[in-house]
Amino acid sequence: MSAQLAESEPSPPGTGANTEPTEVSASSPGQAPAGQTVALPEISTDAAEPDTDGGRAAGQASHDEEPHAAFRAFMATGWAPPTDLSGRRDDVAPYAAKRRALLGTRFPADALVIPTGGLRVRANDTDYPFRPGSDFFWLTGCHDPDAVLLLLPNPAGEHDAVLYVADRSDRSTPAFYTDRLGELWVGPRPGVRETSGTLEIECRPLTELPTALGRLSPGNTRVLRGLDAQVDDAVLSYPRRRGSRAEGPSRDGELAQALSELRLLKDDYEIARLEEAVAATVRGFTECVIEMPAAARLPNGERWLEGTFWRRARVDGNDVGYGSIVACGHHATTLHWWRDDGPVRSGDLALLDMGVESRSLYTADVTRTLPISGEFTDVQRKVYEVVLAAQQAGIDAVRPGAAYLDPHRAAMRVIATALHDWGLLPADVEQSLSEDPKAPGAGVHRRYTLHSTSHMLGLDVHDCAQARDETYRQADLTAGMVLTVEPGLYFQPDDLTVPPELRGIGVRIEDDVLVTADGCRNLSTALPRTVGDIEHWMRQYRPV
Ligand SMILES: [Mn+2]
Repeated sequence: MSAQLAESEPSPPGTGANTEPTEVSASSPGQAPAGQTVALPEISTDAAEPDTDGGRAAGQASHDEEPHAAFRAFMATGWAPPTDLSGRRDDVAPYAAKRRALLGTRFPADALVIPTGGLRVRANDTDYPFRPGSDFFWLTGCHDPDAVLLLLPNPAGEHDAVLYVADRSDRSTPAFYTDRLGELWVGPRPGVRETSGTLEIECRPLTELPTALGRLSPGNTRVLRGLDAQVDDAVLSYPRRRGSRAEGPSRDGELAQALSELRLLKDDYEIARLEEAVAATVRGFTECVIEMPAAARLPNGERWLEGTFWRRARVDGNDVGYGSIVACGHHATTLHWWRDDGPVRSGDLALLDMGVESRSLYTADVTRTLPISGEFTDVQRKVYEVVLAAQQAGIDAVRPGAAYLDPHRAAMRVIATALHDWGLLPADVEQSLSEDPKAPGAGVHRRYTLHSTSHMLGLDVHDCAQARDETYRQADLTAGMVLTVEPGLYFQPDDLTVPPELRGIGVRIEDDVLVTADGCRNLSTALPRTVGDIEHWMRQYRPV
């Protein structure tokens, strides 16, 4: 991915200082359209000082040609005015303003600093694709790396929001060509003025951020730490006041906690984005069903299904919300089977745990366990029906005022009962379900279920992770929460406590459920879930 001179756009006549030539192309020889004037000034390589700040880190080797001063001067001329990137207001703007106001009420006297984070190195000079920090994005809707939101207390007892973003590096600045993020290399991108217009926040250039951070007093500032090392260094963390509780999070930790807790309740905008993510996810699952015969012809067909789903995620959304788990046969008993490199064999089950992240960065999180042949065997169906009954009991327990753990308890009762009926539990059902870890036999069913049944879902697949237990795990469900219900049964291939015919079978069923005013709504109900519906659906897309 070394920088190369891309084809430049011919500039329209009559613009810029130069009138001669009217058409400029700095592309490599042979790329200028026939009949077009290409005029390059004489560049003497020994007269011009080599430029050393071509946008790369000091000491970094590069095989790109260094631009010389004369060439830089040439590159700076002959361009039409920068593309106008001002767009219409982003739909998220009024929602983000409300969220900022809500956060402000938690810390009325404090300045709040919320960075999004920057690019991270994947290897050498290649980076992972950038994805904004979830808290920052929730408060702004801004997609740009390195941006930082400041909420500054004002005399009215509210906060003024100022968003620091990298300004444009269009053809009005040498950076368009010399910086690796210049628009010549990466294409036009919004800057201060454009972002301010679409997101309806006062924006300032990122170059002013150090001064702004320098003005903050640590005793009245809270920083969302761990995302941006430069921001973390610029504002020292301030110790807890003397005499305050020694336990609990730091002052900065309280900011992270408040953000997680505010994000527990989804607004209408967020629910609509989650529905989009789920709709795209349903399309991706259907395409995996269509592609199963092709996958079955490969030695590592799981990868083919992973790629099939990823293509849908990229077309309809931003990306997958988390690494897809494509686990066929006994791989389904490995909870975090991310290698996705096994075969797809007729007669086995395929456990697919996948979610599209929408363009607005909300992610679905759905699991289906499908018979690769299109039909469950008797023993597969027997396990599947138990997990399905457990999941339905869990979904039925989702309503406002119920405990967050009630769906889990309902699902585990079904699972433990079935395991006991099959003679697998070295304890009775009530003993196994005991929540006292010291009670004899407590939790023995967990050998075969391994994980808990739910987590919150939103911008993060495991959403609101910094929320206190008393607002999340030990709290009651409230309308506006979105959680998964995803029990499973996993019989390891080498587990001698289970009969041979069960060994290597893993089943999980996962849906995304919104708590409503009077109960719940399964957002992913469009994806078939019962044995009959799955077999019918697979027949539809897999004609014999
Ligand atoms: Mn999940």
